[in-house]
Amino acid sequence: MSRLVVVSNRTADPRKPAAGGLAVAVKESLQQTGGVWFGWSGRLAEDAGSEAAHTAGTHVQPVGNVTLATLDLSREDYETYYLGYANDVLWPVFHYRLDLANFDTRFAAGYRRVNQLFAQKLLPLLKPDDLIWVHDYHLIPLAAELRALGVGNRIGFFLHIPMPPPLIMAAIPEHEWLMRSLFAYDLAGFQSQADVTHFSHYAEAEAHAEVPSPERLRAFNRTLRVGAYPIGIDVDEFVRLAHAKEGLDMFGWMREEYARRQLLLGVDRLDYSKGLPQRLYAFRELLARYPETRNSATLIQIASPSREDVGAYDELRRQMDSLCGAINGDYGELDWMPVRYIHRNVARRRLPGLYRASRVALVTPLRDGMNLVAKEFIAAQDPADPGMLVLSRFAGAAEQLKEALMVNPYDTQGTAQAIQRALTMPLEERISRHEALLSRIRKLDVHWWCSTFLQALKHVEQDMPL
Ligand code: GDG
Repeated sequence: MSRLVVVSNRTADPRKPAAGGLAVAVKESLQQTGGVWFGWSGRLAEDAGSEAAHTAGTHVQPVGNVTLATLDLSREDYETYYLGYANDVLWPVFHYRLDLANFDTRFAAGYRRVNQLFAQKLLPLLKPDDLIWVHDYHLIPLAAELRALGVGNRIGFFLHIPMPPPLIMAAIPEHEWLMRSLFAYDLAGFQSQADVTHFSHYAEAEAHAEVPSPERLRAFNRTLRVGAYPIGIDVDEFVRLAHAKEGLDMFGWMREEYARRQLLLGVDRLDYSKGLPQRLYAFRELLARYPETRNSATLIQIASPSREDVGAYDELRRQMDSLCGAINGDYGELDWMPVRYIHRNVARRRLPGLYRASRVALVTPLRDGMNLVAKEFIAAQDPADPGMLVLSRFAGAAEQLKEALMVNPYDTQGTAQAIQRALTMPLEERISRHEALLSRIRKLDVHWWCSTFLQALKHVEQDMPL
């Protein structure tokens, strides 16, 4: 069996329960194959000069039979590659926010430099038949850099965020270079069919790619296989967490505290892609339009701090503080506050109890690759009395979770109406929608995601390296 090498911006100890996300997803395959997980340590090299990071070694640490290998970055590389190109160019553009992008040429140079550094440091750890799986927008050019060093292994790429339509992509000054770099992979996986379509159209329009079949694109003398591999969650682990002590305690406490109320819940990183202000407008509209919700509907919005070093996030924070204050000021009573806004991280073990105690989840991003909160909410529900999911049609999850109440988050009135419908939905309808949703997220869970992608990568017909 080929060894798996996972490369992502950050790594995590796959044994730690708090690791979550990608760690849960790739843990089994890493353990089965005695694999390697390679990424940035999250630390800055002592000496701020970029030379220091380029010459510093890789920290290699065995964790069971898995090898965690990390490198430090210089401050300059952190600012240009991570804060700059990844989070101030690619993140906003891929979420359709050209207005927030900062196309500074120093950022592009830093991004390229760090991808070269990753390739140089990874090279000595590679064996000839390793399967290499690169994750996300931080590392688009990594395969091309590895190919330049002579690496002929199968290399797959998975984009966790949306792929925008061609003309939005084309606004990035370096977009041709990014696209050419993507063709150095053997397989590119996306979250949804819409993303695959956007990428194919983009490659056809901008690189005159031939499309011999919907899964294969030919350009730059290479064939790239593409496909939708919607990421899932570990449903069984989530159900277990919901029944563990902290989950049950949280559930009991919430039910008691909010016995006379109907709970609505949002759980997001504080990010402009998540549509948080629009969600609050819709909630305010609900209170204005349906007087029966006053003194009853309570929105708990967890907005965990995220990327606080990136400017666009300050503005969002101020906006949220003021909107929540205004709604509470306008509608609050001595014994009821409509919005509980928590700008802190909540322990993972407590989340399932919070989900289960909520009548409605509001997952209303303006754009999202997938959105795992939607799936976690479904997994945590009591099948005999499940809460209802209100879901943005612009989340990747909308392609799969058809039985949710679908909304356009820009449509304040329509979203308020859908929330009211969710709050008043008869038990029978809730049960049947939940059954369908749960069986789908169970079938297409995180293990399915990982094994389907890796099987496809293993069996891809390989071209000659660039
Ligand atoms: C990217 C893509 C794609 C949130 N707040 C807290 C907390 N969380 C956890 C949730 C969930 C995760 O963070 C968020 O996942 P999402 O999928 O919603 O979003 P991104 O972080 O933007 O992730 C996204 C994903 O990659 C996977 O491919 O779905 O579209 O943008 O698991 O539960 N966890 C804890 N406390 C919090 O306060 N413990």
